[in-house]
Amino acid sequence: MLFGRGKKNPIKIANKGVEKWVYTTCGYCSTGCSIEVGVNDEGKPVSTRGVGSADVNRGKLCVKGIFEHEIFDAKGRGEEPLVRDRITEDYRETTWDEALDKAGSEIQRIQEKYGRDSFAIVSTGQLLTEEFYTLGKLSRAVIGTNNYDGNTTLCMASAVSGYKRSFGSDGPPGCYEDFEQTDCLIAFGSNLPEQHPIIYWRMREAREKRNFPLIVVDPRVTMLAQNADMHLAITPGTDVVLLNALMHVMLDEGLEDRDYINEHTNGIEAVEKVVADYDPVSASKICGIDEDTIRNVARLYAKADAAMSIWTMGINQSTHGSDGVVGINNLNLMTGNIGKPGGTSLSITGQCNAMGTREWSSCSGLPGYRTLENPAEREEIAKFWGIDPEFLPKRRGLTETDIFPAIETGQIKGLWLVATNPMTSMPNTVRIRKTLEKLECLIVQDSYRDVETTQYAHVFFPAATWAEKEGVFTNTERRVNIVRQVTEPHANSRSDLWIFNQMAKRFPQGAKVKFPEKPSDVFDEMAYLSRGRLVDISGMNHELIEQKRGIQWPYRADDVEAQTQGDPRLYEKGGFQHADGKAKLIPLPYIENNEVPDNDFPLWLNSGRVVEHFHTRTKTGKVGNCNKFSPTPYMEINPDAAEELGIEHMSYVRVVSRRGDAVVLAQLTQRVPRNMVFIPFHYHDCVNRLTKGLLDPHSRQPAFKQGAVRIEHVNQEEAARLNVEMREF
Ligand SMILES: Nc1nc2c(c(=O)[nH]1)N[C@H]1C(S)=C(S)[C@@H](COP(=O)(O)OP(=O)(O)OC[C@H]3O[C@@H](n4cnc5c(=O)[nH]c(N)nc54)[C@H](O)[C@@H]3O)O[C@H]1N2
Ligand SMILES: Nc1nc2c(c(=O)[nH]1)N[C@H]1C(S)=C(S)[C@@H](COP(=O)(O)OP(=O)(O)OC[C@H]3O[C@@H](n4cnc5c(=O)[nH]c(N)nc54)[C@H](O)[C@@H]3O)O[C@H]1N2
Ligand code: SF4
Ligand SMILES: [Mo]
Repeated sequence: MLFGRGKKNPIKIANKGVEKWVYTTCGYCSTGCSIEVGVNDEGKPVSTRGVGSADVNRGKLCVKGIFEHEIFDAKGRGEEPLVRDRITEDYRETTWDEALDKAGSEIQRIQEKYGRDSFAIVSTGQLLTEEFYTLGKLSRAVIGTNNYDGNTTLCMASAVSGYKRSFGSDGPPGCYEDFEQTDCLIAFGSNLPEQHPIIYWRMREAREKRNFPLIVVDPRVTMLAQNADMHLAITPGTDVVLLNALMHVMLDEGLEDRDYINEHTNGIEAVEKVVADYDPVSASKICGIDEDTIRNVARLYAKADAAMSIWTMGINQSTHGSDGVVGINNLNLMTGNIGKPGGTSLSITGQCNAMGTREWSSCSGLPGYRTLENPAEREEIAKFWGIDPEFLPKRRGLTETDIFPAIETGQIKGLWLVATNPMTSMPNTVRIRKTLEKLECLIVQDSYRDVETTQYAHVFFPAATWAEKEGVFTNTERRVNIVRQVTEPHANSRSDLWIFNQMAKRFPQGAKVKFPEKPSDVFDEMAYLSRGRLVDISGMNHELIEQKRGIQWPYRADDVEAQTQGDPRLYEKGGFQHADGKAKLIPLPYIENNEVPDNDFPLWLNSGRVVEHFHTRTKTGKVGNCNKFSPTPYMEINPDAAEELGIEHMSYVRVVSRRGDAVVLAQLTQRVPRNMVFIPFHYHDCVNRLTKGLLDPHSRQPAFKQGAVRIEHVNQEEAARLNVEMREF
């Protein structure tokens, strides 16, 4: 009787007093989940829920999305514009007009004194696409600096470069629906359950129905690896060797798709010649995967009716990042698995709108996947914007990773950082700190006043964030979805679009160029420019996007009637973007060029993410339900290695590399092999004090995932004190 059902307390769902739900799209990762934010009768966001009718997430959200309404009024938000003349002085609160005037006149002073390209701009993958397009117009057509790039160089640059080399253009060819059609999936350096939880859920559902083999290539036993049929614990930085060996076996055993190769590709002979050297026995000595496993995987993949590969930072963040992507594309071209249901080469994108910046920001070129190197495209865009084509540079300028060294050498004197935090996210942050101190003018435009870079800035623009604004994001599967404004910008912060438009007015050339104020008008301008291109969005507008809960591009104006959705896949009938319409098979000889462990620094340093935190924690560090799960910098170390070094579980240690040191808590776990440690990169003054970040020659992306360290003991009390200070946000 005592335990009878009637005696139990019923579960109560808290009544948060939601008056209306506003449709929007998640602002963290590139999965692109549709969200509704609940607003109470005072207009305050009080709740978040997934949208059941949205194809991407079908009502689900992960731990970050579900608490996203808490970011609006979080601690540390920027409230007023700030200025100062020297970084040793205190900031002074000021009006928007004065802050914008100061920024505009400093940029012009520096450009007049040292040349147009001496002022650099680095943006992000986290603005709305309309904002990216506007910043691109401002940078290219008004300010006129060629040293304009985004943090996507730390993130997606290798994928972009690999897609361009193989297919002639950027643009992921597959979609989430492919999981439901595939017969074999390889995931390279991608930890879906933590980094893209809802893509993982889509994949797992598909696998529960059809039980296709999942093969995970990752040096760490990630959550995805724990759920895989085969885990290939690869030697860091050697994926290209594994890929060559897989192709070797396929060619050797005649498992390749000759018809597809002949019809749709060039270059098979050169690839055959190079992969001949990568027999499974020789390859296994370099990549650490035994020969039989290599043969089994090659056969499974080649014999599957449809096979797909996905990858994320384990591939991109390497000195062979671009080659790794090309290798994955080679594998899929060779087996006829591009543009086919369940057969694809799908880069899992990082930030919520890393795709939008690739498509429309003009960072590495001009809008709509146009290039600076193409005279006709330069002319077309210059005319459209109303400027002299000669004002545009004839080739791409420096990438983010080359901009910082150019500040050191004095080539660049001023910098504008928009929604990125290199003091925590760039490799070798000790060096970045010194670099920022050298600038004559640093402008920081961020939603948070307490972002580390404000310590080195002369002007701070407080920006509105996420659903305080309106516009679109593009997700991993090319789906354009809309962020509707849920609430007013915090305090006196303003939307990035407004800030760019106001900045344009500070330059003489700004009067020549049109800058629409309404996000939907900016969208319509992009849609017009996209007609007939691969990234055709001419059939879309803000209303339709909301109605359909996101639309995949291409979605053309001339056949809106015929299309229920955009195209789920690219290159279904070939039609690659190289001049002859064919894809390129490219040989990839492997060259050992990483920092590898040695006697002085005997352990591999690996770094990445945890599910509850996003990047440098400016957002999730202040959301209790995210921060409380991982409040402290920590390191995964194998128990056998720990025993050898005399390190106890949950004790503090000092990790040392050739660049610097960091104090972290040691977590003993079999997740990492004996010769490796793993540290999440979310914490300031932590793993990126250690990383070297050698650059990929094609993409200029840093090898965040490979480096060498040693471990030293520290005074526990001192370290604990230091760490408590770090936890306080
Ligand atoms: N929770 C959360 N989700 C996020 C983010 C976040 O900060 N937090 N950030 C978003 C962004 S911008 C990005 S780019 C993505 C990143 O998403 P992921 O790339 O999935 O995440 P990471 O943890 O950076 O790295 C993935 C894996 O690469 C492996 N790896 C290391 N070296 C190698 C190697 O040589 N070869 C192979 N094959 N694998 C290797 C690591 O062991 C790690 O498990 O996540 C997005 N989603
Ligand atoms: N060791 C190591 N380092 C890494 C990685 C790794 O795996 N290992 N991963 C790399 C990758 S893939 C990435 S993508 C980078 C990410 O590196 P960052 O881009 O530097 O990191 P975030 O913390 O996302 O910085 C975004 C900033 O934009 C601000 N912000 C948010 N919304 C808005 C907005 O609407 N407007 C404005 N103006 N500001 C806004 C945030 O407050 C934050 O300060 O880190 C890279 N660094
Ligand atoms: S999976 Fe990504 S897009 Fe979806 S709710 Fe989580 S963080 Fe947001
Ligand atoms: Mo990223």
